[in-house]
Amino acid sequence: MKVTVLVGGVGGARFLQGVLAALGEQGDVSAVVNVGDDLWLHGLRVCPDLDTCMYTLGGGIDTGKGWGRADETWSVKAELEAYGADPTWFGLGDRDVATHLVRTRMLRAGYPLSQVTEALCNRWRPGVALIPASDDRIETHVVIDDPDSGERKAVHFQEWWVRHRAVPPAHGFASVGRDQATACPAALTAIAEADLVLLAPSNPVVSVGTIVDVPGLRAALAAAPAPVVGISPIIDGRAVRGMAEACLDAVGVEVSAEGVGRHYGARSTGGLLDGWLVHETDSAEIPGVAVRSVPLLMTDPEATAAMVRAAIDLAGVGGAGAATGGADV
Ligand code: FO1
Repeated sequence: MKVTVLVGGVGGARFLQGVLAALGEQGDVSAVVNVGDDLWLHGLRVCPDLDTCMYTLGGGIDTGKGWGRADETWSVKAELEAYGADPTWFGLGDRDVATHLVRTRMLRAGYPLSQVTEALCNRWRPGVALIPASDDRIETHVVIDDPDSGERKAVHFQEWWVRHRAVPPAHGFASVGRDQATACPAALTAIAEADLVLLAPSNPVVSVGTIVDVPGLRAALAAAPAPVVGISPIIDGRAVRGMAEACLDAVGVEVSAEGVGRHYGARSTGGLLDGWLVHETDSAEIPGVAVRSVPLLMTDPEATAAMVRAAIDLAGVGGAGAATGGADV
């Protein structure tokens, strides 16, 4: 069964582990990964969501932090600080720097980000085709009131999230570069050829939102022959991790499984969803969308695999009643 998943960072990587566990050998999994968190730092291109997925699935992640490399050292970071080389609020570990050096060298040689990612994955073997939503530079910037000066300005997402810990309220988001960007062709193909498309329980605004806002992506989802099933990142009115609540508040979306599901909307009326999984304690009424309540805490790959199986069942694929004639799981 071909499954294509739209994912962000830490939660998305964990979800992908469950997709692999659910599909086993028959799985053919592609992930369309958010690039809005990416940034240039000390002359290096850093792609946090792609790297978090690559390291997590390749066994190199720092499991405590959920990002960066295991067994990391910080000599380069310390030396940069000694030089007063700003910004110092974003920590690049020594092992992680090697990834950015290889990526930056390939980008400068003219390779698109998707081919760079493929090359890096030759080492890590994540078991999932990691595809950037776009080969072009699109960066999420956040409008905040500067904590020191009070001046209203847009800062890179990472400055809001890492330097300011998402404390200053976000007054809005901008995808810088989006209008000149196009969707990665491999991402469009992965969506068109899927037997099932899943929206991971990633941040609905700065992960799933920024992916579907890439020109061409929303249309590809609308035209996809496969059912599209989303998994709510909000459980009992709370975000399980990350800063989804702050982002949803900023865009005026209710912080609930139903609120996010309605924000995504039904594919039959121009939205994204055919199905929506909410936690067993939640319920949701979303016109045109089949909703099911199941346990949604990704406590381990098996628990996540059960969520994925519920999504497959809700979509009606992978079994005798396969709506799309997809191969058996
Ligand atoms: N998050 C932090 O809170 N502090 C950091 O210094 C930091 C460095 C970092 C370096 C590489 C990388 O891939 C991720 C890093 N992150 C850091 C996490 C990052 O902000 C998040 O993974 C995503 O961008 C949000 O989903």
